[in-house]
Amino acid sequence: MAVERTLSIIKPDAVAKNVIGEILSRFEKAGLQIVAAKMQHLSREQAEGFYAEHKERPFFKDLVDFMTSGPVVVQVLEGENAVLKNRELMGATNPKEAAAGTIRADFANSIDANAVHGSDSTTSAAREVAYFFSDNEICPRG
Ligand code: RTP
Ligand code: MG
Repeated sequence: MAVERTLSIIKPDAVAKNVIGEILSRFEKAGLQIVAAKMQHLSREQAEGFYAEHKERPFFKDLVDFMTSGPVVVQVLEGENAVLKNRELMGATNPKEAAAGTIRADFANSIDANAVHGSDSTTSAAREVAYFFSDNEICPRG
């Protein structure tokens, strides 16, 4: 398996619930390293650009409203099979369908306020990591 990087966002609902540490701890316990991190209140422009692939979807405005409703914590996770591993830790998009013990099953309220984002492929990950971080903000341990 290849060492990959993936972009993870702790969304405004999870930040408001004060579970940043619990969520980051799950990544570390699963063997992923946090190699970059920052807290930010996204502008509409930033959220729209990040979710550009969903621009034509009916939920786009609600998604942007939600993602700009409060601060988020954005991080780059690195490790073996990081993209899929993070998606497994997150659980299904709709928390009602998320497997027990996943982040969304434990912390998410709804399909909109679903606690976390994770890149869905290595291609998306490369775009999303570069969207938020410059090379000198990423600190792999080697
Ligand atoms: P994410 O991008 O946030 O990691 O989530 P995902 O891959 O599991 O889901 P995606 O299809 O990429 O959708 C992005 C976010 O849009 C919201 N959504 N709402 N109301 C709806 O039908 C609906 N579908 C998606 C969710 O907040 C989802 O995380
Ligand atoms: Mg997605």
